[in-house]
Amino acid sequence: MPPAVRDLHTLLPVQRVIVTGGAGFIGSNFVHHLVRHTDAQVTVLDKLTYAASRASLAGLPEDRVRLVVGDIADAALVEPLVAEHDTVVHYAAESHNDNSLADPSPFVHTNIVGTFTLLEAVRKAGVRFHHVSTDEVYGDLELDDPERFHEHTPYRPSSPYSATKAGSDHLVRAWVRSFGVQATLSNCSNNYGPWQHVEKFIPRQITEILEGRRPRLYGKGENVRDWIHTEDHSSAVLAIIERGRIGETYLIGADGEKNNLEVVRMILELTGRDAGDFEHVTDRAGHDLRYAIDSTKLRTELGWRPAYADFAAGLAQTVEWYTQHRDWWAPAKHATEAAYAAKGQ
Ligand code: NAD
Ligand code: TDX
Repeated sequence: MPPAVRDLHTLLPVQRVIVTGGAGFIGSNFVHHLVRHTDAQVTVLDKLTYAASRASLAGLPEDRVRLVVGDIADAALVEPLVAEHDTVVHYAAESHNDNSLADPSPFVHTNIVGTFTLLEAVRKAGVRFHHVSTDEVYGDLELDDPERFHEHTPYRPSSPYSATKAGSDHLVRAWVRSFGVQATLSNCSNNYGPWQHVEKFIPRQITEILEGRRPRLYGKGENVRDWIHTEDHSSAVLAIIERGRIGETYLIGADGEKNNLEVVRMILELTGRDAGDFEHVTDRAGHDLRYAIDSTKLRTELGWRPAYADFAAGLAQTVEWYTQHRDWWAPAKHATEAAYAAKGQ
């Protein structure tokens, strides 16, 4: 029998946790989740790139959460910091495919050299490590393929982003096998929810509508993504940290397959617009067709279940969040759209 999913405060076996990338979208949601569901002391290690926001950490208790501003590839900073902690949960990354096509260099630096630097630090200090990765390392599926990605799907990354994430996954497994590093890995599907940067698909479309413009669909809009609420990603990562087996990989997904056209139509309906009120724009180079996750291992071994099984309800809540939090997203909106406009997107 798998252990029951716990919704009361859980006691992490370890109490001092570094969350890299904790000022970004998924990392900040995870920090809020950790504070709500554990007694851990949290150190956010974040370079505060364009993708970060201090405001995403606002309201957290100062005696539980502190922010260290710095680069995960800076060994002189990272090694002593890691040695003061019990666990590192590694979210920091350059995360946007479109940016990796424009300039892959920061992706190699952060996703590969940064992960290497953290692995060396946890190896020296004997600290537990959880590596957060993506389903994009497996490439893409045909629309009618009955298979979904699982823990043994061969790696076949398409973009500079996914290639660097694949490289980082391989480094983690090598450090487990060669040096006995106490690490677990997870590969999750597309996240949505509060505090996601307006460069990403769902927040871009919602905020375009809120700005009085039209959503922008790459190509025909037939590409399928497997959506999961970021809160469900957080509960899965916490379950793996607490109960996952060292050296193992767990795929995280919530059976949320939708094509991009369907999602745009749902957002248009939620915002009271006509179903056809969007534009087709230049497609992404090398655009992956479909991602789909089989999360059987996570569910059977660790007893994890998503709380946001209803994508329509989670999307409605997300539309409401962006409607109420213009102050949070407005500062990044203009520059993001200017960069897209320069590429015809
Ligand atoms: P994000 O771009 O919103 O946030 C990334 C954070 O990392 C930012 O706060 C940024 O300042 C920080 N960062 C970047 N480079 C750094 C460096 N060199 N040193 C320290 N901090 C640095 O990304 P996200 O969407 O929240 O993704 C977080 C993680 O989850 C990534 O590892 C990503 O690959 C993975 N992931 C994302 C998704 C998704 O749908 N967004 C899905 C699966 C996995
Ligand atoms: O304006 C847009 N129009 C559009 O049609 C944008 C920004 C995107 N798209 C399409 C491209 C994708 O098919 O929407 C889909 C989702 O795009 P993104 O939000 O850029 O996500 P994706 O490229 O699928 O990658 C995301 O999920 C996996 C995250 O950004 C990655 O960090 C994660 O690893």
